[in-house]
Amino acid sequence: MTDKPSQDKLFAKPLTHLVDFTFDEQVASVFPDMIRRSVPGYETVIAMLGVFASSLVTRGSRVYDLGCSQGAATLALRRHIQVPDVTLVAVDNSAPMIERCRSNVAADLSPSTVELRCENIQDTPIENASLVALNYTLQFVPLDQRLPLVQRLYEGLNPAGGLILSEKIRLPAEPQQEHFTQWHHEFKRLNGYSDLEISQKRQAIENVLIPESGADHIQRLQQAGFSQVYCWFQCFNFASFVAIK
Ligand code: GEK
Repeated sequence: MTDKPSQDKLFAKPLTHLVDFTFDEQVASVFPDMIRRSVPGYETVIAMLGVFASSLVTRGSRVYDLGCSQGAATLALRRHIQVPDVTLVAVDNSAPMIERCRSNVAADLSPSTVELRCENIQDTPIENASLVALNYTLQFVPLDQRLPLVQRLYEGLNPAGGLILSEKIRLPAEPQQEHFTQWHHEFKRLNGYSDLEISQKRQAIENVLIPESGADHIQRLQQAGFSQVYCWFQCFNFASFVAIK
């Protein structure tokens, strides 16, 4: 079993040289604490993935968790699959994340097989899929590579299969963007982050995580061919969509 995750203090001291955020060993060592205290609605989204697994996953199919980090979504899906002969494919290109995911999966006794892959999700073949989760990961893919990826996911899904896409979003206009950003920062403050931590993390991540609006996501999913696209959850500037083939 992975050691108890430590508290995220990565940005607590003034950093003279701020470098772009990466999912390295340091980040992996505090990641469960970091994401829970930073992403409003994260725990609800993880819990609700069980509903999609229970209702969409079909016998003998494959389920993908792309950008799986330490497997929170993988396990939420795995625990609620109701049918036999399902293989879950969990993918992340950060080795320290996948290693922790491996221990977490090993400690879980649910029956579906889990295949772990340490690779770029853009290189992952998608086939015979009944469900694909992109839980806060598309936001790290360069903008011009997002449509080809979503198209490939559409191609690899079986009829009536689903894609769950959770993202940080940009609001379409002021003052909503400013209000939601303020409330997101307040959420972080109430979770114990200082103003220095919030501002240093923001600078480190601004060239790495590129948010788009909800309308941009819905338009892309429709363009890729999905017949039904819904925003099923939003908490401030974080939203989750479900797209059905
Ligand atoms: C969760 N889904 O707990 N290929 C593979 N992995 C990638 C890529 C890529 N191109 N880009 C980023 N990652 C998880 C949370 S975190 C979200 C996902 C966040 C991986 C990266 O290494 C990291 O583990 C994950 O995507 C994003 O439900 O940190 O805001």
